[in-house]
Amino acid sequence: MNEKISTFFDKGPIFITGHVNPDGDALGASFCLKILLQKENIEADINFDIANTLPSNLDHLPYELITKKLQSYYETVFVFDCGNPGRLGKYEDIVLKAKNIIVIDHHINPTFGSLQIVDSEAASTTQVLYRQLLKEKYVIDKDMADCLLTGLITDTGRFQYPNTTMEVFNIASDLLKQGADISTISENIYGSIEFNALKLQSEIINRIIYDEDIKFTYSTIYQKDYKKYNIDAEETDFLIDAVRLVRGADIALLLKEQVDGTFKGSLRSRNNFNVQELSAIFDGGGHKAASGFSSTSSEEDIIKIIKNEIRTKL
Ligand SMILES: [Mn+2]
Repeated sequence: MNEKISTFFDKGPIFITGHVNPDGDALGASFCLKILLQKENIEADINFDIANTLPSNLDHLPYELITKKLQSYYETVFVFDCGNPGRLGKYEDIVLKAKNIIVIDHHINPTFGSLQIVDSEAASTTQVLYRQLLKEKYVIDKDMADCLLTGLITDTGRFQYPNTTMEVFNIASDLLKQGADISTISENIYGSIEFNALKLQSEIINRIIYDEDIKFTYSTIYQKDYKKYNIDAEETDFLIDAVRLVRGADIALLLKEQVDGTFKGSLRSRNNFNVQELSAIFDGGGHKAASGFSSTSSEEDIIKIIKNEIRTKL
Protein backbone atom coordinates (compact mmCIF):
# COMPACT_ATOMS: atom_id res chain seq x y z
CA MET A 1 0.00 0.00 0.00
CA ASN A 2 1.46 3.29 -1.09
CA GLU A 3 -0.92 5.65 0.58
CA LYS A 4 0.54 8.38 2.75
CA ILE A 5 -0.78 9.32 6.17
CA SER A 6 -0.17 12.97 5.28
CA THR A 7 -2.99 12.67 2.73
CA PHE A 8 -5.34 12.77 5.70
CA PHE A 9 -3.76 15.64 7.61
CA ASP A 10 -6.16 18.17 6.02
CA LYS A 11 -9.18 15.92 6.51
CA GLY A 12 -10.12 17.03 9.99
CA PRO A 13 -11.37 16.96 12.59
CA ILE A 14 -8.71 14.40 13.51
CA PHE A 15 -8.69 12.02 16.47
CA ILE A 16 -5.73 9.95 17.65
CA THR A 17 -6.13 6.90 19.88
CA GLY A 18 -4.90 3.39 20.66
CA HIS A 19 -5.99 0.27 22.51
CA VAL A 20 -7.64 0.43 25.95
CA ASN A 21 -5.29 0.96 28.87
CA PRO A 22 -2.55 1.86 26.42
CA ASP A 23 1.01 0.63 26.88
CA GLY A 24 4.28 2.32 25.96
CA ASP A 25 3.89 1.40 22.33
CA ALA A 26 0.33 2.65 21.84
CA LEU A 27 1.06 5.83 23.80
CA GLY A 28 4.44 6.43 22.17
CA ALA A 29 3.11 6.12 18.63
CA SER A 30 0.03 8.24 19.37
CA PHE A 31 1.94 11.06 21.05
CA CYS A 32 4.55 11.03 18.30
CA LEU A 33 1.89 11.73 15.69
CA LYS A 34 0.25 14.33 17.93
CA ILE A 35 3.57 16.19 18.27
CA LEU A 36 4.14 16.03 14.52
CA LEU A 37 0.69 17.46 13.79
CA GLN A 38 1.24 20.18 16.36
CA LYS A 39 4.46 21.19 14.61
CA GLU A 40 2.56 21.29 11.33
CA ASN A 41 -0.11 23.49 12.95
CA ILE A 42 -2.74 20.83 12.44
CA GLU A 43 -5.32 20.38 15.16
CA ALA A 44 -5.89 16.88 16.45
CA ASP A 45 -7.51 15.47 19.55
CA ILE A 46 -5.89 12.59 21.40
CA ASN A 47 -7.27 10.33 24.11
CA PHE A 48 -7.50 6.72 25.24
CA ASP A 49 -9.91 4.58 27.17
CA ILE A 50 -8.18 4.33 30.53
CA ALA A 51 -9.61 2.54 33.58
CA ASN A 52 -7.94 4.84 36.11
CA THR A 53 -4.89 6.89 35.25
CA LEU A 54 -2.14 6.68 32.67
CA PRO A 55 0.81 4.63 33.95
CA SER A 56 3.24 6.70 36.01
CA ASN A 57 6.26 4.86 34.64
CA LEU A 58 5.49 6.28 31.19
CA ASP A 59 4.93 9.84 32.35
CA HIS A 60 8.01 11.05 30.48
CA LEU A 61 5.57 11.04 27.55
CA PRO A 62 3.66 14.32 27.02
CA TYR A 63 0.54 13.38 29.00
CA GLU A 64 -0.41 17.07 29.07
CA LEU A 65 -1.38 16.81 25.40
CA ILE A 66 -4.36 14.56 26.19
CA THR A 67 -7.58 16.22 24.99
CA LYS A 68 -10.07 16.75 27.78
CA LYS A 69 -13.23 17.31 25.81
CA LEU A 70 -13.71 15.33 22.64
CA GLN A 71 -15.91 16.23 19.69
CA SER A 72 -18.82 14.04 18.71
CA TYR A 73 -17.59 13.39 15.16
CA TYR A 74 -14.19 12.99 13.58
CA GLU A 75 -13.66 12.73 9.88
CA THR A 76 -10.27 11.10 10.32
CA VAL A 77 -9.01 8.86 13.11
CA PHE A 78 -5.55 7.41 13.59
CA VAL A 79 -5.56 4.21 15.59
CA PHE A 80 -2.31 2.80 16.95
CA ASP A 81 -1.39 -0.65 18.23
CA CYS A 82 -4.92 -2.01 18.16
CA GLY A 83 -5.83 -5.14 16.21
CA ASN A 84 -9.60 -4.99 16.57
CA PRO A 85 -12.16 -2.27 17.30
CA GLY A 86 -13.36 -4.05 20.45
CA ARG A 87 -10.01 -3.12 21.99
CA LEU A 88 -10.80 0.58 21.59
CA GLY A 89 -13.10 0.45 24.59
CA LYS A 90 -15.38 3.45 24.89
CA TYR A 91 -13.94 5.03 21.73
CA GLU A 92 -15.02 2.17 19.48
CA ASP A 93 -18.12 4.01 18.22
CA ILE A 94 -16.44 7.31 17.56
CA VAL A 95 -13.68 5.54 15.63
CA LEU A 96 -16.00 3.38 13.56
CA LYS A 97 -18.17 6.40 12.67
CA ALA A 98 -15.21 8.23 11.12
CA LYS A 99 -14.88 8.47 7.37
CA ASN A 100 -11.17 7.70 7.33
CA ILE A 101 -9.85 5.12 9.77
CA ILE A 102 -6.09 4.80 9.55
CA VAL A 103 -4.80 1.81 11.46
CA ILE A 104 -1.06 1.73 12.13
CA ASP A 105 -0.13 -1.48 13.85
CA HIS A 106 1.97 -4.60 14.20
CA HIS A 107 -0.70 -7.05 15.32
CA ILE A 108 -1.56 -10.01 13.12
CA ASN A 109 -4.37 -9.09 10.68
CA PRO A 110 -6.14 -6.08 12.15
CA THR A 111 -9.84 -6.45 11.44
CA PHE A 112 -10.70 -2.82 10.64
CA GLY A 113 -9.43 0.36 9.07
CA SER A 114 -10.02 2.07 5.72
CA LEU A 115 -6.24 2.33 5.45
CA GLN A 116 -3.98 -0.17 7.19
CA ILE A 117 -0.29 0.41 7.60
CA VAL A 118 0.60 -2.84 9.24
CA ASP A 119 3.60 -5.12 9.58
CA SER A 120 3.05 -8.04 11.91
CA GLU A 121 6.79 -8.75 11.79
CA ALA A 122 7.62 -5.33 13.20
CA ALA A 123 8.67 -5.26 16.85
CA SER A 124 6.49 -2.28 17.70
CA THR A 125 3.89 0.05 16.28
CA THR A 126 6.39 2.87 16.76
CA GLN A 127 8.69 0.99 14.37
CA VAL A 128 5.92 0.95 11.73
CA LEU A 129 5.26 4.65 12.31
CA TYR A 130 8.97 5.49 12.17
CA ARG A 131 9.27 3.85 8.74
CA GLN A 132 6.20 5.72 7.53
CA LEU A 133 7.47 9.09 8.74
CA LEU A 134 10.77 8.50 6.97
CA LYS A 135 8.97 7.46 3.81
CA GLU A 136 7.00 10.69 3.92
CA LYS A 137 10.20 12.66 4.58
CA TYR A 138 9.23 14.05 7.97
CA VAL A 139 11.91 15.20 10.36
CA ILE A 140 11.81 13.39 13.70
CA ASP A 141 12.68 15.79 16.50
CA LYS A 142 13.79 14.91 20.03
CA ASP A 143 10.29 14.81 21.50
CA MET A 144 9.03 12.54 18.73
CA ALA A 145 12.15 10.38 19.07
CA ASP A 146 11.50 9.92 22.81
CA CYS A 147 7.97 8.74 22.02
CA LEU A 148 9.08 6.33 19.29
CA LEU A 149 11.91 4.93 21.40
CA THR A 150 9.50 4.29 24.28
CA GLY A 151 7.44 1.90 22.15
CA LEU A 152 10.56 0.25 20.81
CA ILE A 153 11.94 -0.33 24.32
CA THR A 154 8.72 -1.62 25.88
CA ASP A 155 7.64 -3.91 23.02
CA THR A 156 11.09 -5.50 22.71
CA GLY A 157 11.43 -5.94 26.48
CA ARG A 158 14.40 -3.57 26.48
CA PHE A 159 15.86 -4.99 23.29
CA GLN A 160 15.76 -8.57 24.50
CA TYR A 161 12.80 -10.34 22.88
CA PRO A 162 13.28 -12.27 19.63
CA ASN A 163 11.67 -9.36 17.76
CA THR A 164 14.83 -7.31 18.45
CA THR A 165 16.22 -7.25 14.93
CA MET A 166 19.08 -5.30 13.41
CA GLU A 167 16.51 -2.85 12.10
CA VAL A 168 15.31 -2.25 15.66
CA PHE A 169 18.83 -1.28 16.69
CA ASN A 170 19.26 0.85 13.59
CA ILE A 171 16.07 2.73 14.38
CA ALA A 172 17.06 3.08 18.04
CA SER A 173 20.43 4.39 16.95
CA ASP A 174 18.82 6.95 14.67
CA LEU A 175 16.39 8.02 17.42
CA LEU A 176 19.36 8.56 19.76
CA LYS A 177 20.93 10.66 17.04
CA GLN A 178 17.77 12.80 17.05
CA GLY A 179 18.24 13.30 20.78
CA ALA A 180 16.13 10.56 22.37
CA ASP A 181 17.07 10.22 26.02
CA ILE A 182 17.37 6.46 26.47
CA SER A 183 18.59 6.49 30.07
CA THR A 184 15.83 8.79 31.36
CA ILE A 185 13.20 6.72 29.54
CA SER A 186 14.60 3.39 30.75
CA GLU A 187 14.98 4.60 34.32
CA ASN A 188 11.38 5.81 34.32
CA ILE A 189 9.97 2.61 32.86
CA TYR A 190 12.11 -0.06 34.54
CA GLY A 191 14.48 1.52 37.02
CA SER A 192 12.05 2.57 39.70
CA ILE A 193 8.92 1.02 41.13
CA GLU A 194 6.54 2.44 43.70
CA PHE A 195 7.36 0.89 47.08
CA ASN A 196 3.86 -0.59 47.31
CA ALA A 197 4.15 -2.12 43.87
CA LEU A 198 7.38 -3.80 44.89
CA LYS A 199 5.65 -5.28 47.94
CA LEU A 200 2.81 -6.52 45.74
CA GLN A 201 5.38 -8.11 43.46
CA SER A 202 6.61 -10.22 46.36
CA GLU A 203 3.08 -11.62 46.83
CA ILE A 204 2.78 -12.41 43.14
CA ILE A 205 6.15 -14.16 43.23
CA ASN A 206 5.07 -16.14 46.29
CA ARG A 207 2.04 -17.37 44.37
CA ILE A 208 3.88 -18.50 41.26
CA ILE A 209 3.19 -22.09 40.31
CA TYR A 210 5.50 -23.89 37.91
CA ASP A 211 4.16 -26.86 35.97
CA GLU A 212 7.44 -28.33 34.84
CA ASP A 213 5.91 -31.01 32.60
CA ILE A 214 4.51 -28.43 30.23
CA LYS A 215 7.01 -25.66 31.02
CA PHE A 216 4.19 -23.41 32.17
CA THR A 217 4.38 -20.88 34.97
CA TYR A 218 1.54 -18.73 36.31
CA SER A 219 0.33 -16.46 39.06
CA THR A 220 -2.68 -14.29 39.88
CA ILE A 221 -3.41 -10.78 41.16
CA TYR A 222 -6.68 -10.39 43.01
CA GLN A 223 -8.76 -7.29 43.68
CA LYS A 224 -7.86 -7.59 47.37
CA ASP A 225 -4.21 -7.06 46.40
CA TYR A 226 -4.91 -3.74 44.74
CA LYS A 227 -6.74 -2.67 47.87
CA LYS A 228 -4.16 -3.96 50.32
CA TYR A 229 -1.32 -2.21 48.50
CA ASN A 230 -3.37 0.80 47.42
CA ILE A 231 -2.33 0.44 43.81
CA ASP A 232 -4.05 0.89 40.43
CA ALA A 233 -4.17 -1.99 37.98
CA GLU A 234 -2.33 0.20 35.42
CA GLU A 235 0.70 0.23 37.67
CA THR A 236 1.09 -3.53 37.66
CA ASP A 237 1.87 -4.31 34.02
CA PHE A 238 5.45 -5.15 34.91
CA LEU A 239 4.48 -8.06 37.16
CA ILE A 240 4.25 -10.52 34.27
CA ASP A 241 8.01 -10.08 33.90
CA ALA A 242 8.56 -11.65 37.33
CA VAL A 243 6.39 -14.63 36.40
CA ARG A 244 8.23 -15.23 33.14
CA LEU A 245 11.62 -15.28 34.89
CA VAL A 246 11.27 -18.93 35.91
CA ARG A 247 14.10 -20.79 34.24
CA GLY A 248 12.85 -23.58 32.01
CA ALA A 249 9.37 -22.14 31.65
CA ASP A 250 8.46 -21.42 28.04
CA ILE A 251 5.01 -20.01 28.77
CA ALA A 252 4.06 -17.53 31.50
CA LEU A 253 0.59 -16.40 32.50
CA LEU A 254 -0.47 -13.65 34.87
CA LEU A 255 -4.18 -13.50 35.66
CA LYS A 256 -5.60 -10.22 36.91
CA GLU A 257 -8.93 -10.23 38.64
CA GLN A 258 -11.14 -7.35 37.47
CA VAL A 259 -13.56 -5.29 39.55
CA ASP A 260 -16.49 -7.40 38.27
CA GLY A 261 -14.79 -10.66 39.20
CA THR A 262 -13.81 -11.62 35.64
CA PHE A 263 -10.16 -12.12 34.68
CA LYS A 264 -7.71 -10.59 32.29
CA GLY A 265 -4.74 -12.68 31.31
CA SER A 266 -1.29 -11.68 30.09
CA LEU A 267 0.77 -14.35 28.35
CA ARG A 268 4.46 -14.39 27.46
CA SER A 269 6.53 -17.03 25.76
CA ARG A 270 10.05 -18.16 25.07
CA ASN A 271 11.44 -20.54 22.47
CA ASN A 272 8.95 -19.70 19.74
CA PHE A 273 5.84 -20.97 21.51
CA ASN A 274 2.93 -18.99 20.04
CA VAL A 275 0.91 -17.54 22.93
CA GLN A 276 -1.33 -15.67 20.52
CA GLU A 277 -2.99 -19.03 19.86
CA LEU A 278 -3.65 -19.42 23.58
CA SER A 279 -5.24 -15.97 23.84
CA ALA A 280 -7.32 -16.69 20.75
CA ILE A 281 -9.21 -19.38 22.69
CA PHE A 282 -10.68 -16.50 24.70
CA ASP A 283 -11.01 -14.18 21.67
CA GLY A 284 -7.95 -12.31 22.80
CA GLY A 285 -5.13 -11.10 20.62
CA GLY A 286 -1.56 -10.00 20.44
CA HIS A 287 1.63 -11.47 19.15
CA LYS A 288 3.54 -14.72 19.16
CA ALA A 289 5.63 -13.83 22.20
CA ALA A 290 3.13 -11.63 24.05
CA SER A 291 -0.64 -11.73 24.08
CA GLY A 292 -3.64 -11.02 26.26
CA PHE A 293 -7.27 -11.91 26.77
CA SER A 294 -10.35 -11.39 28.94
CA SER A 295 -12.55 -14.17 30.28
CA THR A 296 -15.62 -14.59 32.42
CA SER A 297 -14.52 -18.14 33.35
CA SER A 298 -13.19 -18.93 36.79
CA GLU A 299 -9.49 -18.76 37.55
CA GLU A 300 -9.33 -22.56 37.80
CA ASP A 301 -11.11 -23.07 34.49
CA ILE A 302 -8.92 -20.60 32.63
CA ILE A 303 -5.78 -22.31 33.88
CA LYS A 304 -7.19 -25.74 33.02
CA ILE A 305 -8.12 -24.65 29.49
CA ILE A 306 -4.68 -23.16 28.90
CA LYS A 307 -2.86 -26.19 30.29
CA ASN A 308 -4.87 -28.52 28.07
CA GLU A 309 -4.15 -26.39 25.02
CA ILE A 310 -0.42 -26.31 25.79
CA ARG A 311 -0.43 -30.12 26.07
CA THR A 312 -1.95 -30.47 22.60
CA LYS A 313 0.85 -28.33 21.18
CA LEU A 314 3.81 -30.08 22.81
MN1 LIG B 1 2.64 -2.90 20.38
